[in-house]
Amino acid sequence: MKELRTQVAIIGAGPAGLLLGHILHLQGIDNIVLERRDRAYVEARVRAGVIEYGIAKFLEENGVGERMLRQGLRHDGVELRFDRTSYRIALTELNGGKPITVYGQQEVVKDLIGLRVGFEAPLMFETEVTKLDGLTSDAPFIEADTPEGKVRISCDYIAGCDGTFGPASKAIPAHLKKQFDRIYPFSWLGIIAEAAPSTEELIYCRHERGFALYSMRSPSVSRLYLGVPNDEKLEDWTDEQIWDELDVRLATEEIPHITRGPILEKGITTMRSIVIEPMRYGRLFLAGDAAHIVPPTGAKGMNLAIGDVRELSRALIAKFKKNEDALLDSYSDTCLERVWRAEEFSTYMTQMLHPNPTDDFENGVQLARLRQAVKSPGATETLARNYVDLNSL
Ligand code: FAS
Ligand code: PHB
Repeated sequence: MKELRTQVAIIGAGPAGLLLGHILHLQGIDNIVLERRDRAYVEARVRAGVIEYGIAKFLEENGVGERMLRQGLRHDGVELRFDRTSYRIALTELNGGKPITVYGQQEVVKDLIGLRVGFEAPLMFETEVTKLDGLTSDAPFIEADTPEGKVRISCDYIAGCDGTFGPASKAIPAHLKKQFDRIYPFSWLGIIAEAAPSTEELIYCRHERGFALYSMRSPSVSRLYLGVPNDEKLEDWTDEQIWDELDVRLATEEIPHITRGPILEKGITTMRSIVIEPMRYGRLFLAGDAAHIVPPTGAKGMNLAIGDVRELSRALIAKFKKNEDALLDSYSDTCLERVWRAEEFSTYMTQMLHPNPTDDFENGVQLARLRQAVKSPGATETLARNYVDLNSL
């Protein structure tokens, strides 16, 4: 078995793993990023699209913002639509001039991979981590399968940035770990389409037939979602039917039909919330979806992951540069406070904007909450602050 040694072994080349590897590399801290998929797959994976103000600043500060600033879309507002009426939330105005940025997660991932390859920093694709061990010793290690055979990597710390299904969170003994989760009674059917968006800003819509979201990736590419029952099958929807249903839910007198175009990709995502406590076990630190999942209605997935990396990178730099343990020791508690805040906000947005298929009392309460969100200045401001900058508040 091939043996390698590094200071920090990072599992996963999503936004969390790649950004952590990038920041540690800039600080001269050795690290290796291991990813089970190949580069093309990771760079093509369509996921999040909204970047918070503070998170965009953090990417810029670490030299990852150049293309985001050039191609990302600055948005100063977002629209909530229900009862066939639109309400604009003036995000930037309500946040002291801080906007959001609409820039695809896969673009962030491409930028990070481009930088890492440019630095010739170690990034092993098609490398599946199969074992984590020695986590409570001072010599942790992982084992992985590569196309050339097994490799063992000994290190000082392991960063589990391996998403929901990765091995890292499973390496925490069950009696020391607590998992909180909730599955929602609806999913999202999402499409990416070669169609110029018919709206300047994102539209979140609660319609009696279900949820709809109008988002985008560029002036020529739209990203749209429909709320569907959990047992819905993609093959039951023709492209025409998807556009027709989006029209019904999103259309207004002014825009009776949204702009259609070839659908480049479509998929169904389940809606769930998961929190794993603690986010640390000995020399293992979890970051991103490996430790928590939020329903995407609050646009917090990628922002939370990068928020974790901001904490973990600070803690590892303090350890390697000044031999200080304080930030490593407080990492889990510090992150979990922010994670629960994001769970609360994402649940709030999800329940307010998705008609409940079986509970009319719940629908009454949620509609009242939605009306308050757009009519009570305090509620509107809270929504705007959480939407724009929750991870940096
Ligand atoms: P990621 O899941 O991005 O990356 C983890 C990486 O670890 C993956 O590349 C995986 O291949 C790798 N890995 C796993 N096991 C491994 C092993 N054993 N060895 C080596 N590598 C391993 N958020 C939104 O705000 N809006 C959205 O529309 C949205 N859509 C989403 C759709 C889906 C299907 C999913 C799953 C998430 C979506 N999210 C969305 C949330 C998303 O943005 C996540 O929060 C974000 O990808 C988290 O980033 P990471 O923690 O880096 O995990
Ligand atoms: C997206 O653009 O993919 C997107 C935007 C906002 C959300 C979720 C997804 O809440």
